[in-house]
Amino acid sequence: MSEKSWWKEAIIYQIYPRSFRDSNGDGIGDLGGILEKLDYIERLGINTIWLNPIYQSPNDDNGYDISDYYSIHPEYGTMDQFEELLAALHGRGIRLIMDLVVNHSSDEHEWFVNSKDPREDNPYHDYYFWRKGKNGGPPNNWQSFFGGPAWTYVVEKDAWYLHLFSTKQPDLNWENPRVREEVKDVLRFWLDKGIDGFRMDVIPCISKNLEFADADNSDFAHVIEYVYSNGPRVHEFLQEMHRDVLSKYNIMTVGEGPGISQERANLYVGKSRGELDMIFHLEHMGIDHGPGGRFDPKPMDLSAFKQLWVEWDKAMGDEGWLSVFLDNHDFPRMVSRFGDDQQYRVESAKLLAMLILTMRGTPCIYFGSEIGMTNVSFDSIEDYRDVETRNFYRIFREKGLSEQEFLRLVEQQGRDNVRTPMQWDNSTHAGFTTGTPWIQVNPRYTHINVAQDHKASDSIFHFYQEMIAWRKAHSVLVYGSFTEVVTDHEHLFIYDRKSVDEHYRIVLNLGSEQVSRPELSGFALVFGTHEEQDPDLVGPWEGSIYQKIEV
Ligand code: ISL
Ligand code: CA
Repeated sequence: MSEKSWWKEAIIYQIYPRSFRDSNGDGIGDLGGILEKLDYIERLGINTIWLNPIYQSPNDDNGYDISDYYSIHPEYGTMDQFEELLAALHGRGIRLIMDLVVNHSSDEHEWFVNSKDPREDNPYHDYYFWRKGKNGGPPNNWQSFFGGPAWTYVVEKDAWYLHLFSTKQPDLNWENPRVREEVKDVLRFWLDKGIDGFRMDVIPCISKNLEFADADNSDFAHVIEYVYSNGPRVHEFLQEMHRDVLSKYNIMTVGEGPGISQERANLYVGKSRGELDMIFHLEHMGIDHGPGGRFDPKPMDLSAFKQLWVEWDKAMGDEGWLSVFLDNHDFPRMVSRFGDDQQYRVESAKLLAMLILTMRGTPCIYFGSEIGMTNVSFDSIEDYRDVETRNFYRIFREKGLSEQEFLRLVEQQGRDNVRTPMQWDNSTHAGFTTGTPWIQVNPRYTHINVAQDHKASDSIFHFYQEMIAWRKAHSVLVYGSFTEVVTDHEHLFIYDRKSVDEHYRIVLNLGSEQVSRPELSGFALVFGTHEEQDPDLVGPWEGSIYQKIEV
């Protein structure tokens, strides 16, 4: 059994501030909006919030391009309001985790503005990666995560700068000790305000392979793991941050882990490593991506999906810890992707909640999942806001794809699926704003909304509430072992959570067909997604928790 920590017991609720609740009618969610909804959040039972970036930013990538790490974007509110929010959360026993985006900054950050200065002795030159081009083109063939070359040319300097994401997100050069000191100052600034930790954006990418050799671009996941992530000094850098700053506070860190494989995971989160507390691995997020990545879909393989949970649990063992999730602000809505967002929306949303809340690892719930919000499909590319979607649109159009063909890909995989406003009620704009929302509300808001879910006793919201309370009351779900119970039925996923004195068996039907109920003698049903159970059959998307009883 692993040692106790508050962050292992955390139940994280991720808020995308831009889309949660707008308090002043400008169409953009804000801190005031979160403050208005604290009762709602508390009622759900969560005890930790992760906020996507709220810092000063030109918003090319909705805040993942920061131009001032020390101030709150006026769209979201003021520093006083931030402090008010933090105090209010703490008053309710809820912790706050901030997003830390230090692989890159905005190109409008003063560091980068200074860095562009061509003078030889420019002290900011080495804050970023500047290289000479090759044969009239970029220094190598690296491709940005958002499509197109990962290098942009700057005339004044006659040099190219590296950006693994958009052209407005130049990569910071962690080789430069001054950059690392800047990052430590940022960490201290927020930790001294009393926040409870950081979610670290693309953290395995901070150390670069300085040869900048060409990559084999035939498989993007491979490029991420071997070229863009896990660079030679990544562990040294993380240990330095931990030693000099993080270890001095009672906080938690969770790294976003593109390119972190099962074999590498404990190098980042192993107990004795002095790096991070936990990671989000992204392997299951790529499960329906072909070699081209996000807009190169392939069918979901359910057996592979189940296997990933089992393998990852084994890979972590007693050494490291995961945060588990099925969606976030970068991937489609979980009920649309892993469940059935039509006939069995309610059932499958509950089942997926049961999966993440009975797994070993700290569950992270993306706002809106607790009412079963779904993917969206807009009529025109103009309705999409995401920089990634818009960039790939340009690239796919050049390759000859029509707008309609591209829209079909976006409605499956695009990031705006999860960025539409929170659906609070069935009034105009779903009660998100009195103005015009920055991105359209999902038209399904008329029947998928919080008010509706509060009314119905068997709603998804109420199931989340009960399931969260159940997890909090049963520490075996946090600290107990995880063992798969092998079944030959493709759609059943069965596992045990066990400690010295408690033993539960979770039976999940990941499909819309009913299947025979497995042999469960010696077990009694204690909790389930369905009110009625057939003794012989497990219904579509039915999930149950059984307790081992003494015989
Ligand atoms: O690995 C991926 C796809 O297989 C990517 O989704 C990758 O994890 C992701 O693009 C990194 O995301 C993070 O950094 C980006 C930002 O746009 C995302 O919103 C953020 O979560 C750049 O900061
Ligand atoms: Ca607002």
